[in-house]
Amino acid sequence: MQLRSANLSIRFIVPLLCVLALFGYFAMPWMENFTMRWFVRDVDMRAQLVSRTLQLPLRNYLEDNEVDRINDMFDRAFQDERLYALGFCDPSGKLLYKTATYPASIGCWRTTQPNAKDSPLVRLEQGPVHVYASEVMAGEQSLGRLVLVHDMSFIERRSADTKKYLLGLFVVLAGVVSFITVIVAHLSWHGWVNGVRDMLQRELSPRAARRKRSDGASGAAANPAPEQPREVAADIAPIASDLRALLRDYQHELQTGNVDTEVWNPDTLKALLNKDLAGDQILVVSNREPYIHVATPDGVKVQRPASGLVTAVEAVMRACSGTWIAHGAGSADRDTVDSNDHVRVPPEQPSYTLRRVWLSKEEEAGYYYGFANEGLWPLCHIAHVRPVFRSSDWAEYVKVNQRFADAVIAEARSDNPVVLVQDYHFALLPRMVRAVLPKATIITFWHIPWPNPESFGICPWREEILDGMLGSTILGFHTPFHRKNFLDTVDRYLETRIEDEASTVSYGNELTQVKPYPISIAWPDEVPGEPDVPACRAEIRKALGLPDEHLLGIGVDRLDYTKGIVERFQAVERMLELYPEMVGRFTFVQIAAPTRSSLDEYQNFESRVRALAQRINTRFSSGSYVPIILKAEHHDQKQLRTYFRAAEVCSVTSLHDGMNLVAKEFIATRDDEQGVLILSQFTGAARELYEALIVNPYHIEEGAEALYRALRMPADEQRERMRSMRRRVRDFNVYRWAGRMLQDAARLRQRERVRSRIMSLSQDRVRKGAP
Ligand code: ADQ
Repeated sequence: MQLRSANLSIRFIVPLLCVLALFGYFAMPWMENFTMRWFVRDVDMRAQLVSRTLQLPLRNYLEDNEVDRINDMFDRAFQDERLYALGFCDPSGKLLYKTATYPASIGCWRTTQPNAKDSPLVRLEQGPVHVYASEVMAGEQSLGRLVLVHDMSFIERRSADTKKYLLGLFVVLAGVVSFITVIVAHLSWHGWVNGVRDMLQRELSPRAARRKRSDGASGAAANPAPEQPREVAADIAPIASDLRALLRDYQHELQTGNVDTEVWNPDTLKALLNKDLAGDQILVVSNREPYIHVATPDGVKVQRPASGLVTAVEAVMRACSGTWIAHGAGSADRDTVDSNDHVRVPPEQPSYTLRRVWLSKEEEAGYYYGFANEGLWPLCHIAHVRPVFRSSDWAEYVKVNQRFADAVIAEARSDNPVVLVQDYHFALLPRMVRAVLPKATIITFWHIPWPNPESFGICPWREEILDGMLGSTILGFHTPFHRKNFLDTVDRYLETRIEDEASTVSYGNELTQVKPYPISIAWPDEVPGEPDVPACRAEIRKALGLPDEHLLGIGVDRLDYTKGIVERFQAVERMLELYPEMVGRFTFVQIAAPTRSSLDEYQNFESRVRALAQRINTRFSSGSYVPIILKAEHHDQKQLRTYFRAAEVCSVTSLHDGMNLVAKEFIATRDDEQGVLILSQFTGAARELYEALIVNPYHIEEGAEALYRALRMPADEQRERMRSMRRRVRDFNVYRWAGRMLQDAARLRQRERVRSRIMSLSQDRVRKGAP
């Protein structure tokens, strides 16, 4: 510390002293010159005065030719210590009278004009002298010239003194300035260090404390809100947000156990698959298929469903070209598969195989709509919609899980494929596959939240579900919070051994690794010729019949009660109430893809959403203006991008959401680094996107204020927030999500290979009777 202080002082003082020395070096001669001119002017005036005093008696003495008196007068005048010599010349230039000290070299000194350019200074052997000559007049006639010579050596002495004092002054000044600078520098340095330390403590400790709290708490409501950036000391304000972003990146990495600097993209994922899982078959199982063939009057059309799961897994499948097993739900799906129920996708550039599984209406009703969506979905989301459990649904769920497990087994080319099981539709499938393919690496990813043990406990088949899931080699959740809830649930209802450190559950003879793998999106490539943000703004406003400067909010969701669409509309309404200047200036566009429409709960929800939009519109509309535009239909990716780019604000207000990819999609489209994201604290995304305006969607005023704040947020603040979020979404992309799971799988497979080699070696030894 001492050494650092000394270093710091030297760093400040050395340049300071150099500057002062330089200043002294140039200032000294100038000062000397200045004081000299000053003294010369004084002596000039003095010489004039003396000359005028001597003029009258001298004229009288000259006219009376009184030589003695003249000499006497000169001698008396000479008594003056500054006057070095006096002389008098007649008009012909002959030196008639002079004191003994009169320098011969001066002669009669012809320069008499006061403003003459010639210097009055003459350097003699004995030192510098000042010469002044004036005419002695008798009427119009000149009697001669009186020459006064003043000693100037005192000026040199004074100048030397001044120099000495100045030097002293500079030294003192340098000392004082250095002292003050060092003190100020030290205070600033300490302020800066304390500011950073304080910020680090605040960023790290409360988060740790929060983590502890959240680990101890349960349920969606206990899911703690990420904090907004706090005030920091002014000293570190300019770098505070960068520092925070770095800290959060680091913390996130720590939380997800992934402290690395790897960049993930399709190539790194492919490289991983080729290197660590070379020759291993990858199978994906999900309920929803990535491409739906639909019969229309204009022929078969291909649709891409609105689903976060599909968005994420599709990116992985493109990179690894495996087989995706899913329910063939499209009206033209059967017409587009081959005899093995296979179809190559994506249609525009086939790179992997889609294997379709067919379900009867009863199976779909019981397994998908019934147990999965009326039972598990509300059970896991805790969004105040009661789960419904029926034995008939459960029976279908078991049956369909077995159907899909059979499809996996049929598609497997070896006894140890890598199987990626997606979501809550297939909780039983891992155990079913494991029963036939014990060496398979089964990675199950749970895309929705996992509730606390008490909430999960109301499921009549809770043990069966947990047992089914623990057939997985790796079990993934979006957040450490959901992972913790799962471990607590297992602990509560099954006989297991949980190793929290290693994040493993030991159940029977099997080990399941349970880890958080936050999902993300594929960072979009630049699309050549894609309209820029101003063009998107203009296009959407024109399409909606709105003026150019009209403010726009956007929401994109499936029409699901967990997405908080009602609360979002209520926040819009409240904002218009609180800030009437926004009426007529702001419109919220809600794009909502209908989903699970055959369920009562979803039909009721859609009716509520429509009725609420209608009521708010009736209340605030005037002329052609409406505050809410509800587009309850599926939109393609390009249309969504255009809307995201056209909007001032994107609102994601889920009541509970595993991750929420819409938030990340919005961020990815905003290459102009503008636009504000309002994000529910109950989304997994809120654990990563700290720079969004984080809200509690249940609190309508908070939502309204956030909306108003977003609409008025200065461009530089938007840029700061957006830039940081873009960096994170770009780096923490879907390839990383998949890559980290596959990396873990590869590691476990390698370990298993080594273990079986050792086993077979020792069996060999036993067989050969070796000791
Ligand atoms: P979802 O509940 O479907 O996903 P989300 O993550 O927001 O929720 O993904 C929705 C996807 O559908 C996005 O890609 C979005 O663009 C798209 N989409 C939404 N509305 C659309 C529309 N009208 N037209 C076209 N596309 C639309 C589940 C979990 C989430 C988790 C994901 C991924 O509920 O918490 O983030 O899986 O794991």
